[in-house]
Amino acid sequence: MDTAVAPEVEAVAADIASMETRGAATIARAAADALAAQARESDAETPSEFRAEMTAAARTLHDTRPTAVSLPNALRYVFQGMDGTTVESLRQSAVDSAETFCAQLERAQTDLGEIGANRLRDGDTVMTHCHSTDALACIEAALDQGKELSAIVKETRPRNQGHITAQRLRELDVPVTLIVDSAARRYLDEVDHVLVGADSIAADGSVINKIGTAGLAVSARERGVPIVTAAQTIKLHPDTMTGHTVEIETRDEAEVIDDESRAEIGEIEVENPAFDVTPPRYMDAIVTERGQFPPESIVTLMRELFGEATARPWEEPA
Ligand code: RI2
Repeated sequence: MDTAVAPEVEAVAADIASMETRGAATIARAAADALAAQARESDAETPSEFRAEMTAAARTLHDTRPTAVSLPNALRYVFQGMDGTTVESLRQSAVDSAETFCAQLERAQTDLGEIGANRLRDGDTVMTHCHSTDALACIEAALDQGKELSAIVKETRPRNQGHITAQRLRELDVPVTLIVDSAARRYLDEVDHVLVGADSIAADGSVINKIGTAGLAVSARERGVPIVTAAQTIKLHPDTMTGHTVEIETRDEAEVIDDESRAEIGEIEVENPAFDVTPPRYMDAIVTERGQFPPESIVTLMRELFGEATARPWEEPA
């Protein structure tokens, strides 16, 4: 049966896939909003028709990008709150659930920022990788506390999301030095902290984040510079509690090299993994809205938040 998916859901999914909408927290919000739009626009006549539409919408959103668990966690949250025996009650509860999710998301980032800011001292220099709104929230909260900070921003090939970080930091009046990724080790001697985000965190405390994070973490450990991941609890990956690994997205080769340059070089393989895995021993702490955790102990928080429940509402009719 072909089930109607609202045009807004299709548009949000396309934007996530193309990275017009990017960043794990932003993707989660967009997915929850899209499910609310699906619920509002549905002209389903029966509860089972409504649920089938919501499942189809969830699948469309889920199949966009595989690594950031905030996306399936957002879908799970909305489905958990969707309850009722009539189309109207299902519709209203889905919309309410999506709104609660988005409000919690915003609060979580603010709370996380305040916790992360406690690690930063007046006059510190912070090195960043990619663009993470969770990591930025820590810097913003520290500035609000009256601390002066400066930043060394890695450009983060291939998509240069470091440029977004640099722009946001300049909007906050933070002095920024932009460097190429391969210059990171040289500049580690000049920084007090490395601060990164996460797309997913595994039960053993491994941090899955933008490609280049793992190498940066190893170098930071070698130079004795603390490295911290700022990640709301929606980045915790429940499937990893039962032994699953996190799928690493491979993106288009054209992000690495344009066709003309490639043709000039001759026959080559090009690979473009978007994320890597930093083992817990190279990460000093994971800062969440629930407090700061040594990576190895994050599983206790995961058990508390998720129990054993790993519903997959994009697979089964709810
Ligand atoms: P926030 C991004 O992935 C980066 O890897 C970033 O560290 C992470 O999401 C978290 O971002 P991408 O979407 O949720 O740029 O902290 O591939 O904003």
